[in-house]
Amino acid sequence: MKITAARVIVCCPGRNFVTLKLETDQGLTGVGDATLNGRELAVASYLQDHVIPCLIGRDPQQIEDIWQYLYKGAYWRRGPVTMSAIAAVDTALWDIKAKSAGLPLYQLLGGRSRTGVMAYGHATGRDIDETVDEVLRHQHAGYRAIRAQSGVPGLVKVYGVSTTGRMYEPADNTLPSEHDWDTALYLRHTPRLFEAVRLAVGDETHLLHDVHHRLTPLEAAQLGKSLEPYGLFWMEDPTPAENQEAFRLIRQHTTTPLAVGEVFNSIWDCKQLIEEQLIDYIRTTVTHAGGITHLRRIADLAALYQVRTGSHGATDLSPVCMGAALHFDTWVPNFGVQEYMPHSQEMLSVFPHDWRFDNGMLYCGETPGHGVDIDERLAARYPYQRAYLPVNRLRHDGSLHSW
Ligand code: KDG
Ligand code: MG
Repeated sequence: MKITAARVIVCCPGRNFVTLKLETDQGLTGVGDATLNGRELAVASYLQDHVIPCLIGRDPQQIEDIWQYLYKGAYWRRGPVTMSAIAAVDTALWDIKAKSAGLPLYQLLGGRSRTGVMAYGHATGRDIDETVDEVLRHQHAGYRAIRAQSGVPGLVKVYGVSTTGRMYEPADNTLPSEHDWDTALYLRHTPRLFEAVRLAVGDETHLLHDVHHRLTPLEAAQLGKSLEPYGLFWMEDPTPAENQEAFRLIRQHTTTPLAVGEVFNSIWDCKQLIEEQLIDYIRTTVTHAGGITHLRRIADLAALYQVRTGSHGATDLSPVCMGAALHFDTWVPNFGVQEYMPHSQEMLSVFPHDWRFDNGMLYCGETPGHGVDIDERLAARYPYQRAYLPVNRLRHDGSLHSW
């Protein structure tokens, strides 16, 4: 078999997506997601200008060799742009291999390990009461795991909270919008939020919270400790995790489980966190961490240390990523949970798919491949629109802070 053509499709059906489609001489096609929120065109160019010329004529069955060729062959290793581009190729190749075998992708990975994939949904509100209502709405919709984020009194705009009444989409402007931040206000507010949420939902529902990289290790330790009475499933991204050692300090002070990894793109970013058992969940995705081939290496390393998966699944990961992720989740032995932030109907219509959500669980389909395609004609009706993620500034003096 040979790769005969490859196309990068950039579209914006409500938000930007970058998709790679591979064609072969046997009529089989494969699709991969390459969306890097706020930096989409960098990956599109990397694929178009540098990767595609090297793919034409190659045997798409040699997934491992092509992965190594693109990774080692670039000389410049890792990084979100490179790894998202490699991921798109890798996902499309697994799609082709599974189609040529006539099997759903999870069968090639080793088969089914579970009947379905536990999803966590996002409950967000402008204040504690609104967030509690949203948590209860998710509970009634069947979610067994719910992430709770709320506005913080005194702060105008914070991560995770919609100010428009529509679904929260972080890349909300043609130039980065500005949020404000005050750690002391946040640290006082968050335990109050979870006290109210836990009281309302009872003991059974898993509760999650995303700190979004905004604390120092000591502040994160304080927050983790103050949330212990509410039995969180995880506290996510408590600090910027470039400094993996920092998690030792957090770990020494709290038993609140820790989840990290949505911004990681390789096994090297989480090696120490996993080997020293400094985290409980690894949140790397198919799209940003080098595809199925590399994500499997991360999950296998994590399994040695009882670290479970909790893949990133915000709307900036396309329905193609979700399809591939669900096949991965259906197989991976050390599965934890899958993030699920539903795409709009407009977004879903561009990506015909066979995965589905039902009563708090996600299910991959049984069609050969990963079960997601792109409707290129429809995609062409939604041209790219520049959109940036926000920045965060300290309320008292405007210093730039992690968003
Ligand atoms: O593009 C950035 C988003 O994917 C990120 O802010 C979402 O933190 C996020 C999450 O946990 O879903
Ligand atoms: Mg997050």
